[in-house]
Amino acid sequence: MEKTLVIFKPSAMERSLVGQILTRFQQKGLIIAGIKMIQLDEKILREHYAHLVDKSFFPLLLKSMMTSPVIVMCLEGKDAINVVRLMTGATNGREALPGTIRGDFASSNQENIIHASSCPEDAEAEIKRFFAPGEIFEWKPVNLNFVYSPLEMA
Ligand code: IDP
Ligand code: MG
Repeated sequence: MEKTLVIFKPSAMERSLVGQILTRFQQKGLIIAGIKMIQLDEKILREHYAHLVDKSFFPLLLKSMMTSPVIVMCLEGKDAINVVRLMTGATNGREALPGTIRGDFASSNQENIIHASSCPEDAEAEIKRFFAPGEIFEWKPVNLNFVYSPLEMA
C-alpha cells in the first residue's frame, strides 16, 4: 500500500467543493490516513513549489494559495500516487478530461482545485512537509477485503 498527499486548494475551499471531492476518493476505496486544515505561508509554499519559483506566474500562485486556509490530506491505497493523479487530471482544467476532478470542476491552469503528489519521492517529502508522524494513522477499514484481493494488499 502506498501513501500520497492531496491539498484542497483555496479554489476548492472557496467554492465549497471539499465534500464532493472527498466523496470521490472514498468511493474509489482510498483510505484517509491523515487530514487537517492549515494556513499555508510563503516559506512552505517556496519549498512545496520549488520547481516553479522562477516562473512568471509564481507570485500569483503564491498569493492564491494563501487566500484561505487549505485542507491537507494523506490518502493510502494500492498504487495511490498514480490512482490519485489519474483522478485529478491534467494541470490545466481546460485540458483535463471530463470525469477527472480538474476536468469536472476547474477551468483554469492556476485555480485547479487540488494538489496531488506526482511521484513516490515527492509523496514522501510532501507528507513529511505537512504532517507530523503522529498525525498519520496506520489503520485499515474492516471492509478492505471488498476493495482489494489479498494479492493486491500484499
Ligand atoms: P500539477 O499541480 O498538475 O502537479 P505543476 O506543474 O506541479 O502541476 O504546478 C503546480 C501548480 O502550479 C499547478 O497545480 C497550478 O496551480 C500552478 N501552475 C502550473 N502551471 C501554471 C501556469 O502555466 N499558469 C498558472 N499556474 C500554473
Ligand atoms: Mg506538481
